[in-house]
Amino acid sequence: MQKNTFGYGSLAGGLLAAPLVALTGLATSLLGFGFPPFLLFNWSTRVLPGPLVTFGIDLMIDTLRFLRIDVANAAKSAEQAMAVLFFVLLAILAAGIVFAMFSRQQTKPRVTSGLIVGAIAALPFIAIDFSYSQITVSPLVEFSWLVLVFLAWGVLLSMTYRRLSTADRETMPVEHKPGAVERIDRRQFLITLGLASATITVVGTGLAAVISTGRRSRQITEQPISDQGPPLPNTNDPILPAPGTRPEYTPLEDHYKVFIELQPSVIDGDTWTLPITGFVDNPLSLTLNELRQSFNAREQYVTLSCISGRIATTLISTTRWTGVSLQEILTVAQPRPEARYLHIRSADGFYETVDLDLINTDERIMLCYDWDGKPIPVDHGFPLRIWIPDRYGMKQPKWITSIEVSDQYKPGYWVERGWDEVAQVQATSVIDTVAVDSTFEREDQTLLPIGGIAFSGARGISKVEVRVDAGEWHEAQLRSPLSKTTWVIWRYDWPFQSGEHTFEVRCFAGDGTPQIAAERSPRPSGATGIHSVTQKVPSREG
Ligand SMILES: Nc1nc2c(c(=O)[nH]1)N[C@H]1C(S)=C(S)[C@@H](COP(=O)(O)O)O[C@H]1N2
Ligand SMILES: [Mo]
Repeated sequence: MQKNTFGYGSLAGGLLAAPLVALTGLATSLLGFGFPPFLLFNWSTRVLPGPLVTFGIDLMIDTLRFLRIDVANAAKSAEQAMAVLFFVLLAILAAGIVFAMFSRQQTKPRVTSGLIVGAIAALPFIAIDFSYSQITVSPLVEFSWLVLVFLAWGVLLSMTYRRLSTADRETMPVEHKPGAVERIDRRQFLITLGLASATITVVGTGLAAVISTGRRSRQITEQPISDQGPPLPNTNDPILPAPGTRPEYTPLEDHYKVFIELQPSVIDGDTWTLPITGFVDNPLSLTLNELRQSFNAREQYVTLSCISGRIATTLISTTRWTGVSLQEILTVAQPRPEARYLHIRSADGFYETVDLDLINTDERIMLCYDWDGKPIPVDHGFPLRIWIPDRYGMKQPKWITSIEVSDQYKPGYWVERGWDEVAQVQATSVIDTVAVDSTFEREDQTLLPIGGIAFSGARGISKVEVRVDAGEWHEAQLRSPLSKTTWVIWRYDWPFQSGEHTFEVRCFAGDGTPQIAAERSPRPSGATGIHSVTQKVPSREG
């Protein structure tokens, strides 16, 4: 042990970290306390330099793509797993250092040393919890719990150290072959510790899983059972999507999700109010009911996309948004003449600035409370989020908690981290399907449907073109979109040839501007480039 205190410390640290994660996780699902691995991770993504965070996200997305895992669905789970892993690694490292420090002292560590170690370890978590996260329970109770588990961790660490080094001394062989007895004793102790740790971890994790599954199913059953919703405005359009095209209206549960923290913010809609303060003559504090009832409801089919998506990203979805025009709300709030910007803040610490001039020229900009005719799901910003046409998601806060009208500009969360200040959506077109199993005959030709989407924010799509093997561009047919602010479904029926082919698509915005063909990475202004798909087309039977 004397020779390898750091190694033994790391081992003990790892063994003790697992039950620490399990127990705090259990308290999180039972009582809603902050979960130390997530607290640390959320905090670090916020304070680390933007480029580093972007690098980390890119690395994760690349890994997921390399493993052929759907980024939109798996990114959060991957991040959460990473947070736990970081925490455990940190605990291992810390325990190694603590053991090395213990070994330098003249006397064996006592309980007080363990308590000091625990208290020091607890400190950063309390600080983070206090400054960043929204504490749902009484802070005193939550902090006491955190202190308690870390103190226990420290004391167990010091006890483990004593136990392992006692094996050294009691069997300290002066005159005969050293090592054998002490090693067996130490091994037995470590096995016991490992088993105890594994038991607590398994029981704790299992209970936490059962509790959160129960809670989730309750949440789902509490949702009002919805009908199919109104018929889509383009049901009679004769141009049908090519088989294999993504759904034109994204099922709510499939809508992509992006948020900065490891978990969505949970807000109580009954007690939530929206303060509108600052440079206004009539400061407001609106409840959800007031927003719903005292203003005119507007409805809009919206395609939302994330600036960090690459060409043909899955981080794009379409649903129906309901809300109130910000113009109407501001008519009541009465901005003063000096007012220039709205500073919007969210429950998760996200923030964005909206130019008042933009609001004044676009009545569609709205504060939204419904998606798909139902309150916005928790993951997507319940109870209120903003919609700004033609902008990437990064400009559009969810979980809005306050709006302050100001004469000062202030960069938003992702702008501060190096992303585009305006974040206007780049025109993009994607091939969803080369429907080799759906060939059909028309006028003596056998045609192969190719199809997908094209999107250009609020600028509309005037034309989509497809080419095969770098040949001529052929104009595709456009289905009328759900609205002027959604993607457009296109299809091109190709008089096909068998063999392996490369298919490419490009689009033109409403005013005829072609999509940017040059390949550019998402950062800082959104990805550009031509989507291409290479596929084998089997020869026709018969
Ligand atoms: N409060 C808050 N709002 C937010 C974000 C966030 O992390 N926190 N992410 C933004 C980004 S980058 C995107 S792409 C969209 C995603 O919205 P969705 O998860 O509902 O698809 O939310 C935006 N609004
Ligand atoms: Mo985003």
